[in-house]
Amino acid sequence: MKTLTRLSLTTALTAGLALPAFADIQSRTITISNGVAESHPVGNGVEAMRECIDERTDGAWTINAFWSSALGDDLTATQALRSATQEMVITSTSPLVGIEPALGVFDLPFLFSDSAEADAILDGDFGDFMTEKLADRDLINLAYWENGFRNLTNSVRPVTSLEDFEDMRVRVMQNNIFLDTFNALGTNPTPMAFGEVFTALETRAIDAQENPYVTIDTSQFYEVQGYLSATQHAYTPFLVLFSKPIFDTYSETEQEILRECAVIGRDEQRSVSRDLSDVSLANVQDAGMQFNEISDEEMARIREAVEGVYETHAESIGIDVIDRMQAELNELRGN
Ligand code: KDG
Repeated sequence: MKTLTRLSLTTALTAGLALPAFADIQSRTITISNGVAESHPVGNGVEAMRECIDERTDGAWTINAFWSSALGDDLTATQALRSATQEMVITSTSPLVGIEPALGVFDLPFLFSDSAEADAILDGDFGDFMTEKLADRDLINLAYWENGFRNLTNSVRPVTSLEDFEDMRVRVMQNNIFLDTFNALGTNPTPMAFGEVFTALETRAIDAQENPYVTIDTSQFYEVQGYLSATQHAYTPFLVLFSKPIFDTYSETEQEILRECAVIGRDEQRSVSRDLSDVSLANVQDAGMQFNEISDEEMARIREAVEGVYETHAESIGIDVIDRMQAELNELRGN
């Protein structure tokens, strides 16, 4: 094969013809890591992306995927990208606010009303605006995938009112906005990497955590949590990040393959995430979790209790960032 390729390349060059596209594609091995289990919809997204890459590179690339924080937590893996010691990570935005403070906008409580709104913002001008900021941090964001709307689980009691949060020891992602949100709710929040959460819940070092239904299900939190309350208090995106120092060594053809296949993966991952959400909610109840929704009146009190977080963190996130987000949301909502 190699001899034939060299011969055909020589022939092409001699004839002054443009190099065939595969000439721009080298043999590569890409390491990708994530904090959730492979059974999470991120696994479906990675498989769709891998199939796309396999076809577009004619099998020249190998994708090695690592799950459940095997290569470290989100922040550790992201720093490995910046130092060009790992190619890819699929990570929540929240643990990365120390690298790019503007990402904190996505942690503001009750920012998005539904996933259609989230998609419109992330896949539109605002998403591009944040992707440009990440490039300045040596990170290429290839696409936004879905972590999802977050809900509270705990081992103490059903949370049906603002008062029910009182003194609950809640794990939050390593992020001051989440810390202040859960302080405002009257809880006792602890920042913690995702990989440590199950054990902390199992040993009762903490009472509670918050994540989308598919994460609660695929991370088996139902084994150590008795109550699930539909707080829907924040929507977290996943970033599909590639090391910019490594990305810059790839040909334009190769860079295009990464971008296009990450979008193929995005569409599959979001689709499975949304199809699986109700299935996961049923699964965790079948596994013994007591599920409750929260009345409109109590949700209004909960929203009011946390609204001050916007003002507290406006400066650290960037007033321009929040204004831009608000303007795009207002336009989407026809305000
Ligand atoms: O890599 C993704 C996970 O590590 C994590 O971000 C999932 O939402 C999550 C959390 O609570 O940390």
